[in-house]
Amino acid sequence: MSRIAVCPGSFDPITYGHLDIIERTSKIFDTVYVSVLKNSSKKGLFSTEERVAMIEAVTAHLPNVEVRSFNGLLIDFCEEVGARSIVRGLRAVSDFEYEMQLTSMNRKLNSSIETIYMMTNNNYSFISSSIVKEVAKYGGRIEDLVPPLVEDALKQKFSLR
Ligand code: COD
Repeated sequence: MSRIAVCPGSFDPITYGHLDIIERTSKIFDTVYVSVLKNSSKKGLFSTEERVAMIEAVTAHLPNVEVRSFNGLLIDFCEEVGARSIVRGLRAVSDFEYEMQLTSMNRKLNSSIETIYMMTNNNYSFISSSIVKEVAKYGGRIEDLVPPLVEDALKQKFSLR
């Protein structure tokens, strides 16, 4: 049986922290769907299409990774693509409460889908999309935080070039 996982998120924008989780997941599963939430109540900096395009570009070296956007419930997306596993990254203890809620609710909605957590790579444990946007906005160096293509896109958004 083919092992299919979903790595869901906002990815506004994708960082090296996200990419590390996606790369590690791609080594364990046959197919990985990186799923980008559309129509989030949070207004993002990048459009869904821009986020998807950036993720596609930076995961192009991973043949078993596909990028999709989704609306509605995550577990419905998992059913649609035949995934039985959701893979999420964990950074600090502060992530735990939210992740616990997310996992418990998803399990209540569909108990046949498991959520698996991967500890962050120590080099990326402090990175979040929000911090990257804040540093980029004020012209700080972000080259160690995001791939070059994302760095360029952020500079363009904040008209720093
Ligand atoms: N190191 C390791 N992992 C990281 C790092 C890092 N530096 N940075 C981020 N990550 C991980 C996150 O822990 C997460 O696992 C993943 O990368 C994506 O992160 P984000 O911040 O882009 O994604 P979120 O948390 O905004 O995603 C939320 C969802 C889209 C998954 C959630 O809102 C959702 O499922 N929405 C659909 C509606 C639904 O089904 N709701 C019911 C369940 S409550």
